[in-house]
Amino acid sequence: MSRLILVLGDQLTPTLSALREAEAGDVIVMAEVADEAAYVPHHPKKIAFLFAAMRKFAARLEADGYRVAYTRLDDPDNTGSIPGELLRRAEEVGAREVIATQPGEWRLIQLLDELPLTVRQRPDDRFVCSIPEFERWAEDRKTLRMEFFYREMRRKTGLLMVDGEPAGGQWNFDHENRKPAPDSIDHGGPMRFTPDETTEEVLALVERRFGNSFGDLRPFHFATDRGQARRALAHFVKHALPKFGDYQDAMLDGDRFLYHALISFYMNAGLLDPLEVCRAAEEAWHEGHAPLNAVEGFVRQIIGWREFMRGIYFLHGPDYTSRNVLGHDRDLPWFYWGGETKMRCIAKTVEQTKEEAYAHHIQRLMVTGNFALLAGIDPWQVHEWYLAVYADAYEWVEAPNVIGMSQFADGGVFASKPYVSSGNYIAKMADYCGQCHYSVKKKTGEGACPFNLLFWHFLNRHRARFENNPRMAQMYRTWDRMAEDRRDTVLAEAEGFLARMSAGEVV
Ligand code: FAD
Ligand code: DLZ
Ligand code: SF4
Repeated sequence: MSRLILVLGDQLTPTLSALREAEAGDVIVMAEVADEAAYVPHHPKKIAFLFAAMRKFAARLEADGYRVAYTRLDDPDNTGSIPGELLRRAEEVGAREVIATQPGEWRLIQLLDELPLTVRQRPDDRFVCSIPEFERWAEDRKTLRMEFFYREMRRKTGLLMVDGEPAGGQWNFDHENRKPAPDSIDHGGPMRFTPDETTEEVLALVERRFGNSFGDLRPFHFATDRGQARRALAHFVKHALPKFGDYQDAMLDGDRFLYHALISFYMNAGLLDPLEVCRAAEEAWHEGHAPLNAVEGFVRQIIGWREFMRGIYFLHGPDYTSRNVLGHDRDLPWFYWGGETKMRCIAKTVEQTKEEAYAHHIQRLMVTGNFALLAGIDPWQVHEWYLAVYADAYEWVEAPNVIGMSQFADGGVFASKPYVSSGNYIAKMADYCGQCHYSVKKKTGEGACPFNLLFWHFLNRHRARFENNPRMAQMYRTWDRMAEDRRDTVLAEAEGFLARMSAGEVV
């Protein structure tokens, strides 16, 4: 009896564990379904990227001799969900068994488990660290710190290791990687691809079905197959990697990409393998093309942060996304969905998010993330926003970044302190402030930067939780040294700002 082999939209890898088990007569099931496209209002670019890449991957599987049952979104028989499509195909071909690679979201794992078919979920081994291996690493550790995990992954992969020691004599070159924004960028940005026939067809479909969602569908320049994704990687290594480290934390009003790779979409959908990406960067170092601080910083993001986040997501179970230890309950302001705001840093980050389905790490963390945390926004709403608007967002990587790293809603599972800052940080690392309605130099009064007010408001309202944190003691000392009437003014103005924002005024 034939079996079904499920390949999800972010599992576009020929060596996928489920595909490795396929035998003659088995049917590969791939489906564009309304439930997956709409459980959060995904950015149209994200949907188009996935559907185009899925169609091209399915065609490749067919050319390789697989029997593929592919459902297009507008097929009249489309049941609208992954479980529905599996049941429909099972009936069609008389199958009782499904082989799947475990999805990257608890929601889907549970849906598959509930199917009235025999579903075997195989480990997703497209990562350096398996889930059991991460669990063993985390067991008995009081604190989970990415840095120590990362060193294990360096040893395991041999990346940037020389005779068993870290290249350059140290594990981490971050202290060299915090340069403020340069005046300009000396390369032409990420590689852009002209949509082919398949992609154009998908663009027309997405325009029809999701044209009213937040996010611009066109222009569309994403890579949509492995060959293109590999070219995008090579382009990054050649043009941007050498300066990736120096300007990793910088932001520029006039440049959306700086020296970032823009490959998370491709890795997360399975078009690029994380180790091949790291090896390409390592080779650039061996060849003298990119310095060690850049290559180490880049490799750390992938075999360090990316793997670590996945481990945290699966370690903490399906309830992780509902955590809210700080009790934040304010609604996400409308300006996250493109409404007007006078805060230049937010307006530019949201505008770019709308147009590109992309913002780089420090924009996500220190602009939109920092603001949401300072303003006390409900972390669930923040999580849904990030999951919807970025083309690289799947819960296994998005949730730990948002719930854990950015919103501290998990109480510090792996972050030793919340990522909060006043406007000073943004002023130092970016050039937004010069063109802002607000003044970053003003701490109170008309036109004072809202980040300056909300920073103290946050510290004050969470004093009991954070004042004994050694990494925050200095901030509390500074606050305590302020004259009492000044502290009162800061808090009253912060309250006024939050009230105006929640009332829907343009702030
Ligand atoms: P680069 O800056 O060039 O970095 C190279 C690669 O390192 C990335 O492609 C990515 O695979 C990896 N990486 C870097 N930082 C992280 C990290 N913190 N976690 C995991 N991988 C990392 N990344 C996602 O892939 N999906 C998400 O949904 C996502 N949501 C985020 C939400 C918040 C609030 C924050 C602070 C970060 C989030 N990140 C997410 C991490 C990071 O912002 C993106 O991976 C990065 O911006 C992708 O762009 P890039 O390829 O140009 O990355
Ligand atoms: C994100 C997404 C979207 C928009 N659409 C589909 C789809 O139609 N079919 C599919 O198989 N997968 C889709 N995905 C990805 C899943 O929703 C889910 O996020 C990942 O499979 C989790 O690993
Ligand atoms: Fe953002 Fe404040 Fe700078 Fe304006 S002044 S860009 S709100 S940090």
